Amino acid sequence: MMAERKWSVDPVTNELYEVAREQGMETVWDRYQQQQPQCGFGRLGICCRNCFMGPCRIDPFGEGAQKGVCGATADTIVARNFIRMVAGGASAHSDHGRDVATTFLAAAKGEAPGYEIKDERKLRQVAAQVGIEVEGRDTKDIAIDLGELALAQFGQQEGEVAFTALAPEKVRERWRREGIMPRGIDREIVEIMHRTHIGVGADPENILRQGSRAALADGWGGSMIATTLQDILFGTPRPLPAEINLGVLKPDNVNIVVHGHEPTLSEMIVVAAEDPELVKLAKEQGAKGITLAGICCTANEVLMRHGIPVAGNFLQQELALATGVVDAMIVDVQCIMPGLADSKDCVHTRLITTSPKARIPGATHIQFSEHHALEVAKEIVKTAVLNFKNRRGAVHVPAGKTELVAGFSHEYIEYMLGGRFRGSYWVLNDNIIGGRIRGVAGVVGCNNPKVTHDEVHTELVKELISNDVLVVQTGCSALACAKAGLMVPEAAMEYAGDGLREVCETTGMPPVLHAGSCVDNSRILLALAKMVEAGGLGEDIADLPAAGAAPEWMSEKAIAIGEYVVASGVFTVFGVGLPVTGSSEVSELLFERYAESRGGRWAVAESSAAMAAMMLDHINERRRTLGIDKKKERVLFDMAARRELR
Ligand code: SF4
Ligand code: MSK
Repeated sequence: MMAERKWSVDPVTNELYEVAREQGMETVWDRYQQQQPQCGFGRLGICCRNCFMGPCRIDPFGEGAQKGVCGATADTIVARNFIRMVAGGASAHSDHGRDVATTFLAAAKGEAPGYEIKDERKLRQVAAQVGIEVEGRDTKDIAIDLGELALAQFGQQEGEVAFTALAPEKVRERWRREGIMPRGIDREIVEIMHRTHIGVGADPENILRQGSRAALADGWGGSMIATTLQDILFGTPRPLPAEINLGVLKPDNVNIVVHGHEPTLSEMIVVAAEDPELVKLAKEQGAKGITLAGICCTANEVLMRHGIPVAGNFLQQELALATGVVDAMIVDVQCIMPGLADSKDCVHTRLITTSPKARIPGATHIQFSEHHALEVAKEIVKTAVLNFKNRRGAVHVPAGKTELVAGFSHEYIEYMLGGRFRGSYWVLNDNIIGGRIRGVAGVVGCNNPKVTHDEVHTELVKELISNDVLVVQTGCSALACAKAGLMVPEAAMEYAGDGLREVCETTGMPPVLHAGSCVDNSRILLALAKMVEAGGLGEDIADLPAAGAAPEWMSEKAIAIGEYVVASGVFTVFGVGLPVTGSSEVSELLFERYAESRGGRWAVAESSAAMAAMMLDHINERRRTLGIDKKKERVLFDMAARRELR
């Protein structure tokens, strides 16, 4: 057993961890301790079980076996394992995208009651960008065409994934030159599984090439389809105030927590939770009303579009149950710990699975269907309401909660900086060129019990904004920083450097922007593409003074995201370690040679300080290359001067 340590930087989490212990509820941290010491071969990426001549492992000290039974070296094994993680992550995001596209098409055809096109402007704009005729056509016809085109991307065999057209031309040229332009989403993921089967690819460089191609099919394909169609169907986010942390739960109300990823269900739960009949039923059960809150990326989705409060991020999911007031936790796919089934037995919570892809022993299954979504959502909410009277034992709702502003879609960032009529990323670029903003950083990803919960996220982001780096966040990383109070405009006064603070004061924006869920990393890609388009900062995403980080990552999706961000041209640092260091060749490729072939490269750092230093070094180096490393006096440009600059 490990020595006791502080599990979280968040006092609310530490408080509820103790409550869970008293209840006899096992949590992720308890199981993490039981797993010590963890497998050193796995950490280095040098174990293989791709066939049953193995499992094989390579001796990292060079004394024992240096090849698997088939002759695969550490370099081959590490490269294969790495891109299999990409396949896992890309398939999760992209299958989410497929489900959204299916619902979108059904809605467009009028076969999914309750769903409707909410953002017609975005529908027309995106349809035109991917080559669909929009002039003089009905919304319904355009939506059907866009839904069919989106679905076709999954099975497409040749050509280029349509949404890659939104990337800067120079980036697309690089993808073609390097043989990593994605042809179709499913094809690239399947090809990873083929290439890494026993006795297929052995050359690490060629293996990694397919990893990049599948990751790009995710970022500029599956994830982008998910985000884009969700926005059109449910509305493109705009900033909304909300609250976060377990203190958002209300002891006197029926509390329903939505957890997972796909908003097709949670959007309907939002509607059902406000249904007057169900609210009345809740009151008849003795509750004062119904509170809806989110965990993980479902939280990000309903937060961004409705201001629904957030109960917590990934490592807090079991602790939400420990409060004793969650009457139902509704889950769909991804990041849902099977351990919840045991946690719920310590309290009264109903754990309700809804996806045919994700059933959990011990949970109640109420299957979701887009064809009668609201009906199912009402049944689920009713189940929660009727469970209110089954509460037992003590209630422990902590006082802790924090205010935040969320909903910074790439469209809103453009509007916020430039206004309705001259909305443009030029204003952001101008602030970067002028030196008030040093650069931009995307800080994203999960929690991992290997490190103190939320600490690396929050410390890294504080360091970046104090150095005038504008931070854009998604996923559980965004939720970590929101809990720390970094996502309100006032945070600029306390934490931002002088230049960034000045910009935040002028625009009223927080120094750290919440851009959504994990699939919404595609928003960050589009924001980077817009910065290139706006001019003055080079012609390639790789030229921008920008960097990425996933400080507490744990999922295969994080690896897929890292790979597509790097292959789009962004220098990206991962915390916690990366299971590739057992191969010197793969390490050299990812950490160094990728800069040539992909535009971006990977890096690993243990501490937030080391991560920040690497990101700032990279941003400063890009500023030097662009010739904007000297702080300039503010110059007011007239139209002619702006045109000339571009
Ligand atoms: Fe061992 Fe090769 Fe089989 Fe992997 S593929 S388990 S290295 S024999
Ligand atoms: S939910 S993938 S723990 S960010 Fe998207 Fe959070 Fe990571 Fe899941």
